[in-house]
Amino acid sequence: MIELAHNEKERAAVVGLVTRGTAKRQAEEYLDELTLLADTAGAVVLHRILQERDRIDPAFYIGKGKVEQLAQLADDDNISLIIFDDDLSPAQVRNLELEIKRKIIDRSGLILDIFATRAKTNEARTQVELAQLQYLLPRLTRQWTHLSKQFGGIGTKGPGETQIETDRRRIHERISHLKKKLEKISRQRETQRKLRKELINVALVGYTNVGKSTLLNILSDADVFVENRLFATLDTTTRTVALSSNAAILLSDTVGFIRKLPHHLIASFKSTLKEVVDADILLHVIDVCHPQCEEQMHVVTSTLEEMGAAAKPMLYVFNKIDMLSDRHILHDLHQRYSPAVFVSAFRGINILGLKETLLEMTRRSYYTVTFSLPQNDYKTLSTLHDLIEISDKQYEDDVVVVKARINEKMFDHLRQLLNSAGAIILETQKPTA
Ligand SMILES: Nc1nc2c(ncn2[C@@H]2O[C@H](COP(=O)(O)OP(=O)(O)OP(=O)(O)O)[C@@H](O)[C@H]2O)c(=O)[nH]1
Ligand SMILES: [Mg+2]
Repeated sequence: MIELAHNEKERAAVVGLVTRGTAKRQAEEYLDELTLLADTAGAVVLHRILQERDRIDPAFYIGKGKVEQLAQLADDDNISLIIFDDDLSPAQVRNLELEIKRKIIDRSGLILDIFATRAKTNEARTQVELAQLQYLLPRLTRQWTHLSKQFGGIGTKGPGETQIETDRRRIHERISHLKKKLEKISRQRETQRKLRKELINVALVGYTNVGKSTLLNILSDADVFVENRLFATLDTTTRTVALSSNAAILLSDTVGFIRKLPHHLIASFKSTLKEVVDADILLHVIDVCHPQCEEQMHVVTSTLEEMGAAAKPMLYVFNKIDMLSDRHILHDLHQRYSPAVFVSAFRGINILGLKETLLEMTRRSYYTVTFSLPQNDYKTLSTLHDLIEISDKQYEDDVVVVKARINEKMFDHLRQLLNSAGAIILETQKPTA
């Protein structure tokens, strides 16, 4: 039965190491995640191997005895792919391939492969190809090329046979071509971004599969692809979200993070991730039901640090509360993380609370402006109603004195509007935070 179901998939084994200083439980959880990644890439994991060792073996990563055991398992169970949880050196890959005579890939290689399969747009494809070539370059040996041709499938997609066969110089040329192409795409993005600089930009960040896209969809009626798999989203989608009748933000959803996200990927996804770097506020979405939810939060924080975006105002959005059986966890998280909201994007629980908290955060960057305007200028008054939050209105003779709040990005726009309407600005208070 199992044999039949697994027929189509590549048969794989995953391998992890417990060295001194790592807890075994943690290493087990890493292997769980690696198994999920393998599944996402289209492989079926038949064996999980966890070796306890004082230190990494420089030649084989794991001990020689385990290597022999792996070769035997691969023969017995017709396994074609061995996936290691840590990054392997090019020499380790070569040695392992010679001994086991199967395709060997590491976590980064697997993640890159998933990205390659999932990339749909021109930009995402270009970014993934760049990251793959940079990953491939130091690993480009005759042995690798030979085996990748022999096996195909996971870990060998992407740059394509032609590039692999050509020499390093060609790859360098291709890398610089891709970089130029990405610069061009990023300039186009910049122009689009300038057009919407007057609204507050909020970016969804978080570990992969926590519900970022589901949240964007419910907040904005968008139709972003949602799936219970890793890395469903590789592209950025931005939508307007109304927080109240006269306060809107731009909300962007983008690629999720994961433990040991290859550096090349972060670097080449720079333009996609620029929404995060340029955001005024970050919504850090967390899957509160995940057993490693706090470790995932740390991964997100350190990835943000790497991108230079860790100091931004952040709202913790603990998602999937509909699945939570132990409510005490919420109380504990509430004590430790602030500001925080607890929601279910899927069931639509507390979305209003999220909007209110976010509105409160955006108001910290608001100007308070008092101005007077001719009472009969209905047109300007109606435009203003859509643009600003009016907190007070007093009628005096033939003018109306308005006190209003406006986000700092729209302040110049308001000033121009008031000038051309012949209004008089009586007082301006700058944002407090
Ligand atoms: N039970 C429950 N499931 C949710 C909730 N929000 C999202 N999900 C599910 O979680 C899975 C992942 O959701 P996505 O919105 O694709 O997650 P993401 O963070 O965008 O994931 P990537 O784009 O892959 O990084 C889907 O199966 C969703 O239906 C929630 O509040 N409760
Ligand atoms: Mg998504």
